[in-house]
Amino acid sequence: MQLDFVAREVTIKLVYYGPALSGKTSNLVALHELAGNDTRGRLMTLETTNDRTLFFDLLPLTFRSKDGDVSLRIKLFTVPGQPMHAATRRLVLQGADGVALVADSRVSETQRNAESFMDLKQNLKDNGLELSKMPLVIQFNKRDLPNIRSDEELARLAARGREPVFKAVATQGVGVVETFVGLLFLTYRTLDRTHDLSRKLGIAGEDLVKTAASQLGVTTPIEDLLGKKMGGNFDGARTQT
Ligand SMILES: Nc1nc2c(ncn2[C@@H]2O[C@H](COP(=O)(O)OP(=O)(O)O)[C@@H](O)[C@H]2O)c(=O)[nH]1
Ligand SMILES: [Mg+2]
Repeated sequence: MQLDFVAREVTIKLVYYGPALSGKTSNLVALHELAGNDTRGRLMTLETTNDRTLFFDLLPLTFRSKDGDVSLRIKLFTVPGQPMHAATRRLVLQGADGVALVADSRVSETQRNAESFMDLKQNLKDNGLELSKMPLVIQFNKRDLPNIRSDEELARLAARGREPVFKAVATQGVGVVETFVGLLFLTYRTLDRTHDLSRKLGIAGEDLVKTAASQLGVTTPIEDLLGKKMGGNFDGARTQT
């Protein structure tokens, strides 16, 4: 997080993590399509089909408060999921304020999702960060495919964990905004508590997140959007557990 008092601007880094091909880039593509030209920067995606050593996607987003006075800048990154790109994942995680784990809902991918979660935990640790202190949401993507883990199974899983869980079909834009706004909400709350953001910026808490949602085309109240989550909570209290 960077806070610029003079420009009245806060910059937050969010990372979409997960195994290869779970749909991380598809989430960014959908968000890029939803955001207006004033909001979105250039979506930079790098294909992982060759042997370059450094790659990730980056989507910069800039949201402005209603009076235009305060800017919320988001740097939204993905990591490459392939095992060989561990160094890139560690690098991208540096300075992350929040993480979304994009899991593939297919039963066949269960093990790879779990490995990616362990990998996330280890890479955070290597960066001197703790998973328990990192704002985290989980997305179960590819809900349109056959042979997926059932809604009931996901609900049971979500009820056991502390992280809000969202279902998605990223390629159809389903659940994409919910996941993003959920992560942003959780991250903002956490930063607000640790850095007193809203007071320093002179804005009502969470106003910026509501603005962000509306600038992504959301017309329903943010509570309805966040209410789509299964399990977990948004009180940003992970640090206290
Ligand atoms: N059926 C279906 N395919 C998806 C979905 N999300 C992503 N894909 C496909 O899965 C493949 C990998 O997606 P991509 O976003 O590149 O995954 P990444 O490696 O995590 O960035 C692509 O062929 C996508 O079109 C989804 O929700 N449903
Ligand atoms: Mg990708």
